[in-house]
Amino acid sequence: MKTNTIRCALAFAAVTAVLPSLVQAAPIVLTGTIRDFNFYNTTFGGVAGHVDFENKMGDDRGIVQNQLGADGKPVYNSANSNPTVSSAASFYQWYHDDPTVNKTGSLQITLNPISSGSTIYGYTNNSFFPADGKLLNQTNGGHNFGFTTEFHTLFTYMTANNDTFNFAGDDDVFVFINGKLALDLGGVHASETGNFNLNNIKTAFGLVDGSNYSLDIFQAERHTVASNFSMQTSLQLNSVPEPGSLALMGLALIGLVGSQLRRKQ
Ligand SMILES: [Ca+2]
Ligand SMILES: [Ca+2]
Ligand SMILES: [Ca+2]
Repeated sequence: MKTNTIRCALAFAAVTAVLPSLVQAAPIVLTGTIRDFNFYNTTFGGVAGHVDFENKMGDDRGIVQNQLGADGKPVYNSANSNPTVSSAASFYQWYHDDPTVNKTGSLQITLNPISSGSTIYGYTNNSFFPADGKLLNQTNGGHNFGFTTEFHTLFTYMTANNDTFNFAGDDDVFVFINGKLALDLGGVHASETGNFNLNNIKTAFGLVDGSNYSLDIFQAERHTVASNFSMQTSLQLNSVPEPGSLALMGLALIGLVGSQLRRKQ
C-alpha cells in the first residue's frame, strides 16, 4: 500500500514537472493560403507565366495602399512608381484566385518561443519553399520559386506588453494591423528587415488597450536564388491548432504516467 502511494506520487510529480513546459511551449500555428505562379514568359502545366514573377528586380516600396481593400486584400497604389509591378490588374492576381495564372492551396507555419520560457514567438525558415512538389511546381534549382502567401490572425492589444513585430525576408512583405499598413518590405530583393512597436503606432492605427485587432501578413516570393521568411513577435496571436495536436498531447501524458509506473515495478 505504502509502495503504491509512493509510485503514484512519483508519477504525479513527473507529470506536473513536464506539464508547465508543455503549456508554455504551446506553439502558435497560423494556417494560410498559398498561390503558386509560373515565371514570366513561360508556360508550364498549361498555365501562363505571370509578368511580375521572375522579371523586374529591385526594392519597390509603396506598391500597396495604406488601407486594406473591402475584401481584406492589399490594393495596388497607382499613385506611386512601382517598377517591379506591371499594373493594378497584374497585382490583383497576386492575392486572388485566377486559374489562368495561379493555383491555390493552404499552408501552415508554426511559431515557437525563440528560447526556453521566452514570451517572444518566432518562425524562421531560410529555405521557405512551401510549394515544393505541389500546385504548379515549376522548379528552378530543385525548388518551386514564384508564389505568394497570406496569413490572417487576431490579437488583443495590451499597452503594458509593449509588443513588437519583426520580419526579415525576401521578397515582398506587407503587414497590416487593424487593416492599416504597418510594414512595407515591397520589391524583389535579398532578405531585408523591418519592424514596428505596437505602442508607437497605437494612435495612428486606432488601437485601444484591451481590444482585439486583426494582423494580416502578405508575402511574395518573386525571384529565384533565395527564399527567406522569418518573423518574431511578442503578440499572442490567435492560433489555429493543427488537427489532433491536443489529443496527441493527452496521449503523451498518459504514456508518461504509464512508463513511470512500469519503471517502478
Ligand atoms: Ca514603388
Ligand atoms: Ca511557382
Ligand atoms: Ca526570392
